[in-house]
Amino acid sequence: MDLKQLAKEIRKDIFKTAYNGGSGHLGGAFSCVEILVSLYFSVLKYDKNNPLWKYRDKVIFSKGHGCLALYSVLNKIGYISKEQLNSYCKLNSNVGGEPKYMELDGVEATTGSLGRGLSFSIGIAIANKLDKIDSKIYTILGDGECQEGTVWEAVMSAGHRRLDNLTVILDYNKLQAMGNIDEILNLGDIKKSWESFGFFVYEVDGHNIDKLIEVLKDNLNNKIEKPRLIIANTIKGKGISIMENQPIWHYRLPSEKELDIFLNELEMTKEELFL
Ligand SMILES: Cc1ncc(C[n+]2csc(CCOP(=O)(O)OP(=O)(O)O)c2C)c(N)n1
Ligand SMILES: [Mg+2]
Repeated sequence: MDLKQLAKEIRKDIFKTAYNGGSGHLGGAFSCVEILVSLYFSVLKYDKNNPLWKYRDKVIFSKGHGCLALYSVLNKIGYISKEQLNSYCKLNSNVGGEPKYMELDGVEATTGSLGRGLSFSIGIAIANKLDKIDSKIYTILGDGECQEGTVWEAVMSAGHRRLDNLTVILDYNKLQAMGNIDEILNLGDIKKSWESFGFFVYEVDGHNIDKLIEVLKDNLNNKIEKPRLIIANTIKGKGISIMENQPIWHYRLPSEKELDIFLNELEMTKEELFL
C-alpha cells in the first residue's frame, strides 16, 4: 500500500468528517496523520478481527482533541464503520469531539483532558510486564500538552521504572491552542530533559513516513532497557497552505471562500465533501 497516498486520503476523510459534523480540531489532526499511518500500517501488532486481542500493541492518543485523525485511521483498518464516522458530533453519537474508551473499537483510553495519557500508558506498561505480555504501548502527546505538570510525574516514573515497552511520540508542531509554545511556556531542551529522566530519545521529521517507521521499528529490533521518546517535528495543519503553522486553525472550519482552498489542496470536489 502506498502510505503517502493513504495519508492524503486520511486528510480528506478528516476534513469531510469535521465539515459535516460542524466542528473539529483540524490543525492538530492534520499534524499527526503520518505518525498514525506509520504506526497502524507498518508497526503495530493488532488483530483486524478482534480489537480486544490480549496481545495487541496499544496506542494511547493523549492529545485527544486531534481524534479526527485517529477516527479516520480506525475507519481505514475497519474498527469504525463509515456510518459511525459520519455520525461524528451528531446527537447521540459515540464519535465525539474527544475519544472515549469502551465506546469505540480501537480507542484505548478516554482522553481530551490533556496530560493524562502518559500516566495511563504507564499503568498498562507495568501491567503488561507483570502479566508477561510482550506488547508495546505508544503514547501520542502534544507539545502544548507537555506544559501539564502530570506529564512530568509520568516521565519521571517511566524513566525510573525503565519501562522499555513504552514509546512516547511527541507531536512537536511548536504551537498550542492560542499561539507559539516558545512564547507562551517554553518547553526548554526537550531531548536533554527527557534523557535526564531516563528516556532514550530520537528526533525525526514527523511527516516522513519512511523515517518514522525506521525509528519506530528500531524500538522493536534494538533492545535498550529504557522508555523511548520520538520527537516528531511536525507542522500544525500540515497539507493546507492557509492552515499550516497558523494557530487560528486550532479549532475552526473554513469560511465559504476558504473552502475552495481546502478542496483544491485536498484534491477533492465539493460533491465528494458530502458523499
Ligand atoms: C487539561 C486541559 N486544559 C486545556 C485544554 C484545552 N485545550 C485543548 S487542545 C489545547 C492545546 C493543546 O496543544 P498541543 O498539545 O500542542 O496540541 P496540538 O498542537 O497538537 O493541537 C488546549 C489548551 C484541555 N483539553 N485540557
Ligand atoms: Mg502543538
